[in-house]
Amino acid sequence: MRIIEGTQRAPGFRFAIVAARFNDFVTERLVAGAVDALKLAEVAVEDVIVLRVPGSFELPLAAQRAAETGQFQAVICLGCLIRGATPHFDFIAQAVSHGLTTAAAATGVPMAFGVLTTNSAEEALERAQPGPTNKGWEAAMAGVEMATLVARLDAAAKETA
Ligand code: DLZ
Repeated sequence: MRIIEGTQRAPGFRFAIVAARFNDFVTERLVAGAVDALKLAEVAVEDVIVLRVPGSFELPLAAQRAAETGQFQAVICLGCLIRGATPHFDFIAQAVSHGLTTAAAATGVPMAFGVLTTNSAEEALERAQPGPTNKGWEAAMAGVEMATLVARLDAAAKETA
């Protein structure tokens, strides 16, 4: 039996971070967490691009376009949805999760889901503290693992071809 896994280190890999500006008091902390994680994973700062979009609803299109450039081995998607008095939260949450799944499948480029869906600003801020519990950090590490997994899978497929 052969096991192929990704790693927690990705020197030489390139990543796009797509971040929503809506609720930027949280999303900027998610971006900082993601950048910290990528640095720990030995990704060079010049190999990271940050794209900002108006809100989480815009994440799938920007993520797909970034993936289609062929320049990035994974796209890390960051947003913050805070439940309000209207059904907006549910519509946007569904659209984003479905949109990112579809974009990843369409492009073959891993897309990490770092979109918070919380009941309050306090809950969101709790998940955006510096360090490994930061959801931007977690999404970045998932992106690193998936990018390296895909690279190893491609290399293994070439070996057996
Ligand atoms: C409109 C809206 C609302 C009500 N709430 C949020 C939110 O909590 N988080 C977020 O990222 N974006 C929100 N937006 C903005 C939408 O994502 C989108 O940017 C607008 O509907 C314009 O397409």
